[in-house]
Amino acid sequence: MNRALYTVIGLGLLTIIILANVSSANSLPPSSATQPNIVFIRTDDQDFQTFFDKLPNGRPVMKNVRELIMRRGTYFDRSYVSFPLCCPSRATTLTGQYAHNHTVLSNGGSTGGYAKLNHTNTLPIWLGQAGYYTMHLGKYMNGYNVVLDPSGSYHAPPAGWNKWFTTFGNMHKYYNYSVYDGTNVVTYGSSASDYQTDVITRQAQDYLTQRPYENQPFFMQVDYLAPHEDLSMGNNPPPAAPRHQGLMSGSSLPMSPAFNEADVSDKAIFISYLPPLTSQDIAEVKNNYEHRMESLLAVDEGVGKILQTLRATGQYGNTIVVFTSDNGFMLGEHRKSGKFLAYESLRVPLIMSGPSIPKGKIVPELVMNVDLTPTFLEWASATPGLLQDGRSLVPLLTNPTGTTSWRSDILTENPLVNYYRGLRTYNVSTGREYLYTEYDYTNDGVVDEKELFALTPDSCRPVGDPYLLESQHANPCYSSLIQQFHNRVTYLKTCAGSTCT
Ligand SMILES: [Ca+2]
Ligand SMILES: [Ca+2]
Ligand SMILES: [Ca+2]
Repeated sequence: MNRALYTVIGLGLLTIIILANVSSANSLPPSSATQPNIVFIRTDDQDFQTFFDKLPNGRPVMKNVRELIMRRGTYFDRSYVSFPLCCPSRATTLTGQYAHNHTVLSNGGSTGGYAKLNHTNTLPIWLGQAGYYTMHLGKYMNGYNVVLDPSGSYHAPPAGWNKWFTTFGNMHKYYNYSVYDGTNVVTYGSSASDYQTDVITRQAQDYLTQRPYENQPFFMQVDYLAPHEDLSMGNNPPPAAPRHQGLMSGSSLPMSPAFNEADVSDKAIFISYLPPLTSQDIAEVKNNYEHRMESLLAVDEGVGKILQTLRATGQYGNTIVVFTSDNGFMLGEHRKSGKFLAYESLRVPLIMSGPSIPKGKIVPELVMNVDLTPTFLEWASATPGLLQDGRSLVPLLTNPTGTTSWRSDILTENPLVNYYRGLRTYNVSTGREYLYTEYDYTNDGVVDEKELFALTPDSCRPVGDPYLLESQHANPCYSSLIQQFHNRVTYLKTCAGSTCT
Protein backbone atom coordinates (compact mmCIF):
# COMPACT_ATOMS: atom_id res chain seq x y z
CA MET A 1 0.00 0.00 0.00
CA ASN A 2 1.42 3.36 -0.89
CA ARG A 3 1.91 6.48 1.15
CA ALA A 4 -0.94 8.29 -0.59
CA LEU A 5 -3.45 5.75 0.57
CA TYR A 6 -2.12 5.95 4.08
CA THR A 7 -2.84 9.67 4.04
CA VAL A 8 -6.45 9.10 3.12
CA ILE A 9 -7.17 6.09 5.26
CA GLY A 10 -4.70 6.75 8.02
CA LEU A 11 -7.42 7.41 10.55
CA GLY A 12 -9.36 4.29 9.66
CA LEU A 13 -6.27 2.16 9.61
CA LEU A 14 -5.25 3.37 13.00
CA THR A 15 -8.72 2.69 14.38
CA ILE A 16 -8.48 -0.88 13.19
CA ILE A 17 -5.05 -1.28 14.72
CA ILE A 18 -6.30 0.08 18.01
CA LEU A 19 -9.52 -1.92 18.12
CA ALA A 20 -7.56 -5.06 17.33
CA ASN A 21 -5.29 -4.47 20.24
CA VAL A 22 -7.47 -2.94 22.94
CA SER A 23 -8.53 -6.28 24.33
CA SER A 24 -4.95 -7.39 24.81
CA ALA A 25 -3.78 -4.06 26.19
CA ASN A 26 -1.97 -4.27 29.45
CA SER A 27 -2.46 -0.88 31.05
CA LEU A 28 -1.74 -0.21 34.67
CA PRO A 29 -4.35 1.42 36.90
CA PRO A 30 -4.20 5.20 37.08
CA SER A 31 -2.03 6.60 39.81
CA SER A 32 -3.51 8.77 42.50
CA ALA A 33 -0.53 11.10 42.45
CA THR A 34 -1.46 14.60 41.38
CA GLN A 35 1.82 15.45 39.69
CA PRO A 36 2.70 12.84 37.05
CA ASN A 37 6.18 12.41 35.69
CA ILE A 38 6.43 13.62 32.11
CA VAL A 39 8.72 12.20 29.42
CA PHE A 40 8.67 14.45 26.36
CA ILE A 41 10.28 12.68 23.39
CA ARG A 42 10.82 14.72 20.26
CA THR A 43 12.34 13.82 16.91
CA ASP A 44 13.86 16.27 14.44
CA ASP A 45 12.24 16.74 11.01
CA GLN A 46 9.96 13.71 11.23
CA ASP A 47 6.91 14.01 8.99
CA PHE A 48 3.64 12.60 10.26
CA GLN A 49 3.44 10.09 7.40
CA THR A 50 6.31 8.06 8.81
CA PHE A 51 3.96 7.11 11.59
CA PHE A 52 2.21 4.87 9.06
CA ASP A 53 5.23 3.66 7.08
CA LYS A 54 6.52 0.10 7.27
CA LEU A 55 9.60 -1.90 6.54
CA PRO A 56 9.44 -4.20 3.49
CA ASN A 57 8.85 -7.05 5.97
CA GLY A 58 5.68 -5.35 7.21
CA ARG A 59 6.91 -4.08 10.56
CA PRO A 60 5.78 -0.51 11.26
CA VAL A 61 8.84 1.70 11.56
CA MET A 62 7.30 3.35 14.63
CA LYS A 63 6.06 0.11 16.17
CA ASN A 64 6.72 0.99 19.81
CA VAL A 65 5.33 4.48 19.46
CA ARG A 66 2.17 3.10 17.89
CA GLU A 67 1.82 0.65 20.76
CA LEU A 68 1.79 3.60 23.12
CA ILE A 69 -1.62 4.45 21.69
CA MET A 70 -2.93 0.93 21.88
CA ARG A 71 -1.92 0.48 25.50
CA ARG A 72 -2.94 3.76 27.05
CA GLY A 73 -2.61 6.58 24.59
CA THR A 74 -4.28 9.12 22.35
CA TYR A 75 -3.38 10.10 18.78
CA PHE A 76 -3.86 13.65 17.54
CA ASP A 77 -4.88 13.45 13.90
CA ARG A 78 -4.51 17.17 13.13
CA SER A 79 -1.30 18.11 14.86
CA TYR A 80 0.66 21.03 13.42
CA VAL A 81 3.59 23.26 14.18
CA SER A 82 2.98 26.95 13.66
CA PHE A 83 6.53 27.51 12.38
CA PRO A 84 8.01 24.46 10.60
CA LEU A 85 11.65 25.02 11.47
CA CYS A 86 13.83 23.58 14.24
CA CYS A 87 14.75 26.51 16.44
CA PRO A 88 11.51 28.54 16.34
CA SER A 89 9.58 25.34 17.08
CA ARG A 90 11.84 24.44 20.03
CA ALA A 91 11.55 27.97 21.43
CA THR A 92 7.78 27.58 21.22
CA THR A 93 7.67 24.57 23.53
CA LEU A 94 10.06 26.30 25.95
CA THR A 95 7.78 29.34 26.18
CA GLY A 96 4.27 28.31 25.13
CA GLN A 97 4.33 31.14 22.62
CA TYR A 98 4.07 31.73 18.92
CA ALA A 99 7.35 32.81 17.32
CA HIS A 100 6.15 36.41 16.97
CA ASN A 101 6.15 36.55 20.78
CA HIS A 102 9.24 34.51 21.73
CA THR A 103 11.04 36.29 18.80
CA VAL A 104 13.13 33.32 17.63
CA LEU A 105 12.40 33.63 13.90
CA SER A 106 15.21 31.54 12.41
CA ASN A 107 17.91 29.03 13.32
CA GLY A 108 20.70 31.56 13.81
CA GLY A 109 22.12 34.99 13.18
CA SER A 110 20.54 38.08 14.71
CA THR A 111 16.99 36.79 14.22
CA GLY A 112 17.16 33.36 15.80
CA GLY A 113 19.13 30.52 17.31
CA TYR A 114 19.86 29.72 20.94
CA ALA A 115 21.13 33.21 21.75
CA LYS A 116 17.93 34.88 20.64
CA LEU A 117 15.71 33.35 23.34
CA ASN A 118 15.38 34.76 26.86
CA HIS A 119 16.40 31.68 28.84
CA THR A 120 15.53 33.15 32.24
CA ASN A 121 11.79 32.55 31.91
CA THR A 122 11.07 29.16 30.36
CA LEU A 123 9.23 25.90 30.92
CA PRO A 124 11.89 24.06 32.98
CA ILE A 125 12.01 26.96 35.44
CA TRP A 126 8.24 26.96 35.86
CA LEU A 127 8.21 23.20 36.33
CA GLY A 128 10.99 23.47 38.89
CA GLN A 129 8.96 26.02 40.84
CA ALA A 130 6.16 23.44 40.98
CA GLY A 131 8.53 20.85 42.45
CA TYR A 132 9.71 19.06 39.33
CA TYR A 133 13.20 17.72 38.68
CA THR A 134 14.08 18.56 35.08
CA MET A 135 16.37 16.75 32.62
CA HIS A 136 17.31 17.54 29.05
CA LEU A 137 19.00 15.14 26.63
CA GLY A 138 19.99 15.66 22.99
CA LYS A 139 19.57 18.65 20.71
CA TYR A 140 18.26 21.72 22.53
CA MET A 141 18.33 24.73 20.22
CA ASN A 142 20.45 25.46 17.16
CA GLY A 143 23.53 27.51 18.01
CA TYR A 144 24.06 26.28 21.58
CA ASN A 145 27.81 26.58 22.22
CA VAL A 146 28.57 27.21 18.57
CA VAL A 147 30.61 30.14 19.85
CA LEU A 148 32.27 29.71 23.23
CA ASP A 149 32.29 32.58 25.68
CA PRO A 150 35.24 35.04 25.53
CA SER A 151 37.28 33.00 28.03
CA GLY A 152 36.98 29.97 25.77
CA SER A 153 34.60 28.24 28.17
CA TYR A 154 31.41 26.40 27.42
CA HIS A 155 28.19 28.19 28.16
CA ALA A 156 26.43 26.94 31.25
CA PRO A 157 23.16 25.10 30.75
CA PRO A 158 20.23 27.50 30.65
CA ALA A 159 18.40 28.08 33.91
CA GLY A 160 15.89 25.51 35.07
CA TRP A 161 17.56 22.25 34.06
CA ASN A 162 18.78 19.94 36.82
CA LYS A 163 20.38 17.51 34.38
CA TRP A 164 21.87 18.57 31.08
CA PHE A 165 23.15 16.09 28.51
CA THR A 166 23.04 18.23 25.42
CA THR A 167 24.78 18.23 22.06
CA PHE A 168 26.41 21.46 20.99
CA GLY A 169 28.39 23.14 18.23
CA ASN A 170 27.71 21.14 15.10
CA MET A 171 24.93 19.15 16.72
CA HIS A 172 23.72 17.58 13.49
CA LYS A 173 26.16 14.67 13.51
CA TYR A 174 25.37 11.05 14.34
CA TYR A 175 29.04 10.27 15.05
CA ASN A 176 32.01 12.37 16.16
CA TYR A 177 29.89 14.84 18.12
CA SER A 178 30.19 16.26 21.62
CA VAL A 179 27.82 16.40 24.57
CA TYR A 180 28.04 18.91 27.41
CA ASP A 181 26.74 17.90 30.81
CA GLY A 182 27.28 21.28 32.42
CA THR A 183 30.64 20.26 33.85
CA ASN A 184 32.31 18.01 31.34
CA VAL A 185 32.47 17.71 27.60
CA VAL A 186 32.06 14.13 26.46
CA THR A 187 33.24 13.45 22.93
CA TYR A 188 31.95 10.50 20.97
CA GLY A 189 33.74 8.81 18.10
CA SER A 190 32.77 6.73 15.13
CA SER A 191 32.20 3.26 16.55
CA ALA A 192 28.80 1.59 16.59
CA SER A 193 28.36 2.35 20.30
CA ASP A 194 28.82 6.08 19.58
CA TYR A 195 25.71 6.28 17.40
CA GLN A 196 23.99 9.34 18.81
CA THR A 197 20.43 8.02 19.06
CA ASP A 198 21.62 5.06 21.15
CA VAL A 199 23.82 7.24 23.36
CA ILE A 200 20.85 9.48 24.16
CA THR A 201 18.66 6.46 24.91
CA ARG A 202 21.27 4.89 27.22
CA GLN A 203 21.66 8.16 29.13
CA ALA A 204 17.89 8.47 29.52
CA GLN A 205 17.76 4.92 30.86
CA ASP A 206 20.59 5.72 33.28
CA TYR A 207 18.80 8.75 34.67
CA LEU A 208 15.56 6.78 35.06
CA THR A 209 17.41 3.99 36.83
CA GLN A 210 19.61 6.15 39.05
CA ARG A 211 16.68 8.43 39.93
CA PRO A 212 18.63 11.59 40.67
CA TYR A 213 15.25 13.18 41.37
CA GLU A 214 14.64 11.04 44.46
CA ASN A 215 11.12 11.84 45.66
CA GLN A 216 10.30 14.62 43.21
CA PRO A 217 8.18 14.25 40.08
CA PHE A 218 10.36 14.62 37.00
CA PHE A 219 10.20 16.16 33.55
CA MET A 220 12.54 14.51 31.05
CA GLN A 221 12.89 16.04 27.58
CA VAL A 222 14.57 13.72 25.10
CA ASP A 223 15.44 15.46 21.83
CA TYR A 224 16.59 12.89 19.28
CA LEU A 225 18.42 14.14 16.19
CA ALA A 226 16.90 11.52 13.86
CA PRO A 227 15.71 11.65 11.16
CA HIS A 228 17.40 15.02 10.52
CA GLU A 229 20.08 14.94 7.84
CA ASP A 230 23.71 14.52 8.87
CA LEU A 231 25.77 17.71 8.50
CA SER A 232 29.22 16.25 9.23
CA MET A 233 30.44 16.97 5.72
CA GLY A 234 27.83 18.74 3.68
CA ASN A 235 24.22 17.60 3.77
CA ASN A 236 23.77 13.85 3.78
CA PRO A 237 20.91 11.50 4.59
CA PRO A 238 20.87 10.37 8.23
CA PRO A 239 22.91 7.20 8.79
CA ALA A 240 21.06 4.26 10.30
CA ALA A 241 22.42 2.48 13.34
CA PRO A 242 24.69 -0.29 11.99
CA ARG A 243 22.18 -2.95 13.02
CA HIS A 244 19.49 -1.24 10.92
CA GLN A 245 21.43 -0.53 7.76
CA GLY A 246 19.73 -1.83 4.67
CA LEU A 247 16.45 -2.78 6.34
CA MET A 248 14.56 -0.46 3.99
CA SER A 249 16.23 -1.85 0.89
CA GLY A 250 13.65 -3.11 -1.51
CA SER A 251 11.01 -0.70 -0.31
CA SER A 252 9.28 1.50 -2.83
CA LEU A 253 9.21 5.24 -2.42
CA PRO A 254 5.74 6.28 -1.29
CA MET A 255 4.39 8.90 -3.66
CA SER A 256 1.27 10.85 -2.81
CA PRO A 257 -0.57 12.67 -5.61
CA ALA A 258 1.47 15.73 -4.57
CA PHE A 259 4.75 13.98 -5.40
CA ASN A 260 6.48 15.72 -8.31
CA GLU A 261 3.24 17.65 -8.91
CA ALA A 262 2.54 17.81 -12.65
CA ASP A 263 1.46 21.45 -12.73
CA VAL A 264 2.81 23.84 -10.09
CA SER A 265 1.66 27.02 -11.81
CA ASP A 266 -1.07 27.44 -9.15
CA LYS A 267 1.54 27.96 -6.43
CA ALA A 268 3.75 30.72 -5.09
CA ILE A 269 6.38 31.95 -7.50
CA PHE A 270 9.32 30.13 -5.96
CA ILE A 271 7.48 26.82 -6.39
CA SER A 272 5.97 27.62 -9.78
CA TYR A 273 9.46 27.94 -11.26
CA LEU A 274 10.66 24.53 -10.07
CA PRO A 275 11.37 22.08 -12.89
CA PRO A 276 9.94 18.57 -12.62
CA LEU A 277 12.04 16.16 -10.61
CA THR A 278 14.46 14.21 -12.76
CA SER A 279 15.00 10.50 -12.36
CA GLN A 280 18.20 11.37 -10.52
CA ASP A 281 16.26 13.72 -8.19
CA ILE A 282 13.78 10.94 -7.51
CA ALA A 283 16.57 8.47 -6.79
CA GLU A 284 17.97 10.95 -4.24
CA VAL A 285 14.57 11.37 -2.59
CA LYS A 286 14.22 7.59 -2.37
CA ASN A 287 17.67 7.24 -0.86
CA ASN A 288 16.86 9.97 1.65
CA TYR A 289 13.53 8.31 2.47
CA GLU A 290 15.16 4.93 3.14
CA HIS A 291 17.81 6.47 5.37
CA ARG A 292 15.23 8.49 7.28
CA MET A 293 13.14 5.39 7.94
CA GLU A 294 16.14 3.32 8.98
CA SER A 295 17.35 6.09 11.31
CA LEU A 296 13.92 6.18 12.96
CA LEU A 297 14.20 2.51 13.90
CA ALA A 298 16.74 3.39 16.60
CA VAL A 299 14.40 6.11 17.88
CA ASP A 300 11.56 3.63 18.06
CA GLU A 301 13.78 1.18 19.91
CA GLY A 302 14.73 4.05 22.21
CA VAL A 303 11.09 4.71 23.03
CA GLY A 304 10.68 1.01 23.76
CA LYS A 305 13.71 0.98 26.05
CA ILE A 306 12.58 4.08 27.92
CA LEU A 307 9.17 2.46 28.52
CA GLN A 308 10.86 -0.77 29.58
CA THR A 309 13.02 1.14 32.08
CA LEU A 310 10.00 2.99 33.44
CA ARG A 311 8.29 -0.35 34.02
CA ALA A 312 11.34 -2.03 35.52
CA THR A 313 11.79 0.83 37.98
CA GLY A 314 8.12 1.02 38.97
CA GLN A 315 7.56 4.48 37.50
CA TYR A 316 5.47 3.60 34.46
CA GLY A 317 2.14 3.94 36.26
CA ASN A 318 2.69 7.61 37.04
CA THR A 319 4.49 8.73 33.91
CA ILE A 320 2.96 10.45 30.90
CA VAL A 321 4.87 9.99 27.63
CA VAL A 322 4.48 12.53 24.83
CA PHE A 323 5.93 11.86 21.38
CA THR A 324 6.16 14.42 18.57
CA SER A 325 8.52 16.09 16.08
CA ASP A 326 9.77 19.68 15.93
CA ASN A 327 8.57 20.08 12.34
CA GLY A 328 7.30 18.04 9.44
CA PHE A 329 9.16 17.27 6.24
CA MET A 330 8.49 17.02 2.52
CA LEU A 331 9.89 14.34 0.23
CA GLY A 332 9.21 15.50 -3.31
CA GLU A 333 5.73 16.89 -2.69
CA HIS A 334 5.16 19.85 -5.05
CA ARG A 335 8.66 19.08 -6.49
CA LYS A 336 10.24 20.04 -3.18
CA SER A 337 12.02 18.35 -0.28
CA GLY A 338 12.67 19.67 3.20
CA LYS A 339 10.89 21.70 5.86
CA PHE A 340 10.22 25.46 6.13
CA LEU A 341 7.17 25.63 3.85
CA ALA A 342 3.46 26.05 4.49
CA TYR A 343 2.59 22.69 2.96
CA GLU A 344 2.97 19.16 4.32
CA SER A 345 5.94 20.23 6.47
CA LEU A 346 3.51 21.87 8.90
CA ARG A 347 2.12 18.53 10.06
CA VAL A 348 3.73 16.36 12.74
CA PRO A 349 2.86 13.20 14.62
CA LEU A 350 1.61 13.72 18.19
CA ILE A 351 0.88 10.98 20.67
CA MET A 352 0.17 11.30 24.37
CA SER A 353 0.21 8.25 26.57
CA GLY A 354 -0.14 7.83 30.28
CA PRO A 355 -2.23 6.98 33.31
CA SER A 356 -4.74 9.80 32.74
CA ILE A 357 -4.84 9.55 28.95
CA PRO A 358 -7.72 7.77 27.17
CA LYS A 359 -6.65 4.57 25.46
CA GLY A 360 -7.10 4.31 21.71
CA LYS A 361 -8.65 7.74 21.37
CA ILE A 362 -8.21 9.80 18.21
CA VAL A 363 -8.56 13.54 18.63
CA PRO A 364 -9.73 15.28 15.44
CA GLU A 365 -9.41 18.87 16.64
CA LEU A 366 -6.66 21.19 15.37
CA VAL A 367 -3.78 21.24 17.82
CA MET A 368 -0.28 22.65 17.58
CA ASN A 369 3.09 22.73 19.27
CA VAL A 370 2.09 25.98 20.99
CA ASP A 371 -0.38 23.87 23.01
CA LEU A 372 2.20 21.50 24.47
CA THR A 373 3.54 23.88 27.10
CA PRO A 374 0.18 24.74 28.71
CA THR A 375 -0.62 21.01 28.65
CA PHE A 376 2.59 20.16 30.53
CA LEU A 377 1.88 22.99 32.97
CA GLU A 378 -1.64 21.75 33.67
CA TRP A 379 -0.42 18.22 34.34
CA ALA A 380 2.28 19.59 36.63
CA SER A 381 0.04 22.12 38.40
CA ALA A 382 2.69 24.69 37.45
CA THR A 383 2.32 28.37 36.70
CA PRO A 384 3.82 29.94 33.56
CA GLY A 385 5.91 33.08 33.74
CA LEU A 386 4.79 34.11 30.26
CA LEU A 387 1.44 34.55 28.57
CA GLN A 388 0.48 31.23 26.98
CA ASP A 389 -0.58 31.58 23.34
CA GLY A 390 -1.82 27.99 23.11
CA ARG A 391 -4.34 25.98 25.07
CA SER A 392 -3.97 22.98 27.30
CA LEU A 393 -4.99 19.82 25.48
CA VAL A 394 -6.26 18.23 28.68
CA PRO A 395 -9.93 19.08 27.89
CA LEU A 396 -9.61 17.25 24.56
CA LEU A 397 -8.20 14.24 26.37
CA THR A 398 -10.73 14.09 29.16
CA ASN A 399 -14.02 15.07 27.52
CA PRO A 400 -15.54 11.81 26.26
CA THR A 401 -17.96 13.50 23.86
CA GLY A 402 -15.56 16.04 22.46
CA THR A 403 -15.20 19.55 23.63
CA THR A 404 -17.91 22.03 22.78
CA SER A 405 -15.56 24.93 22.33
CA TRP A 406 -12.32 24.61 20.48
CA ARG A 407 -10.44 26.74 17.99
CA SER A 408 -11.13 26.44 14.27
CA ASP A 409 -7.84 27.88 13.06
CA ILE A 410 -4.17 28.20 13.90
CA LEU A 411 -1.60 30.72 12.71
CA THR A 412 1.27 29.63 10.50
CA GLU A 413 4.26 31.94 10.40
CA ASN A 414 7.71 31.99 8.86
CA PRO A 415 8.01 35.66 7.91
CA LEU A 416 11.77 36.14 7.62
CA VAL A 417 13.08 32.90 6.15
CA ASN A 418 10.22 32.06 3.78
CA TYR A 419 8.18 35.27 3.91
CA TYR A 420 4.80 33.87 4.87
CA ARG A 421 2.01 33.94 7.39
CA GLY A 422 -1.23 32.05 7.09
CA LEU A 423 -3.94 29.87 8.56
CA ARG A 424 -4.67 26.20 8.83
CA THR A 425 -8.36 25.82 9.55
CA TYR A 426 -10.68 23.00 10.54
CA ASN A 427 -14.26 23.59 11.54
CA VAL A 428 -15.42 20.66 13.66
CA SER A 429 -19.10 21.43 12.94
CA THR A 430 -18.94 21.73 9.14
CA GLY A 431 -15.91 19.48 8.64
CA ARG A 432 -14.41 22.04 6.25
CA GLU A 433 -10.68 22.51 6.12
CA TYR A 434 -8.52 25.12 4.45
CA LEU A 435 -4.88 26.08 4.19
CA TYR A 436 -4.39 29.78 3.47
CA THR A 437 -1.00 31.44 3.04
CA GLU A 438 0.07 35.03 2.40
CA TYR A 439 3.57 35.77 1.11
CA ASP A 440 5.22 39.13 1.71
CA TYR A 441 8.59 38.80 -0.02
CA THR A 442 9.43 42.48 0.44
CA ASN A 443 8.54 42.48 4.14
CA ASP A 444 6.68 45.75 3.73
CA GLY A 445 3.36 44.58 5.14
CA VAL A 446 1.81 44.41 1.67
CA VAL A 447 0.89 40.87 0.63
CA ASP A 448 2.60 39.93 -2.64
CA GLU A 449 1.07 36.50 -3.28
CA LYS A 450 -1.58 34.24 -1.79
CA GLU A 451 -2.49 30.59 -1.83
CA LEU A 452 -5.76 29.00 -0.76
CA PHE A 453 -6.30 25.27 -0.68
CA ALA A 454 -9.77 23.90 0.01
CA LEU A 455 -8.94 20.51 1.47
CA THR A 456 -12.60 19.50 1.69
CA PRO A 457 -15.57 20.05 -0.65
CA ASP A 458 -17.58 23.25 -0.20
CA SER A 459 -20.13 25.37 -2.07
CA CYS A 460 -17.45 26.54 -4.51
CA ARG A 461 -16.02 23.12 -5.40
CA PRO A 462 -17.62 19.67 -5.27
CA VAL A 463 -14.31 17.91 -4.61
CA GLY A 464 -11.73 18.54 -1.94
CA ASP A 465 -8.03 19.05 -2.47
CA PRO A 466 -6.31 17.26 0.44
CA TYR A 467 -3.00 17.10 -1.45
CA LEU A 468 -2.80 20.85 -2.05
CA LEU A 469 -2.76 20.58 -5.84
CA GLU A 470 -4.92 23.50 -6.99
CA SER A 471 -4.68 26.79 -5.19
CA GLN A 472 -7.98 28.66 -5.39
CA HIS A 473 -6.66 32.14 -4.59
CA ALA A 474 -7.76 33.43 -8.01
CA ASN A 475 -11.18 31.76 -7.89
CA PRO A 476 -13.74 34.59 -7.41
CA CYS A 477 -16.04 32.22 -5.53
CA TYR A 478 -13.56 32.37 -2.65
CA SER A 479 -13.04 36.14 -2.56
CA SER A 480 -15.08 36.72 0.59
CA LEU A 481 -13.48 33.75 2.37
CA ILE A 482 -10.03 35.06 1.41
CA GLN A 483 -10.90 38.48 2.83
CA GLN A 484 -12.10 36.81 6.02
CA PHE A 485 -8.90 34.76 6.27
CA HIS A 486 -6.76 37.81 5.53
CA ASN A 487 -8.43 39.68 8.38
CA ARG A 488 -7.86 36.71 10.67
CA VAL A 489 -4.15 36.47 9.80
CA THR A 490 -3.79 40.21 10.34
CA TYR A 491 -5.33 39.78 13.79
CA LEU A 492 -3.46 36.63 14.82
CA LYS A 493 -0.01 37.73 13.68
CA THR A 494 0.28 39.99 16.71
CA CYS A 495 -1.90 38.01 19.12
CA ALA A 496 -0.69 37.25 22.63
CA GLY A 497 -2.11 34.95 25.28
CA SER A 498 -5.88 34.65 25.24
CA THR A 499 -6.26 36.73 22.08
CA CYS A 500 -4.60 33.88 20.14
CA THR A 501 -7.44 31.43 20.71
CA1 LIG B 1 13.72 20.16 12.83
CA1 LIG C 1 5.23 42.96 0.02
CA1 LIG D 1 -1.11 22.14 -9.26
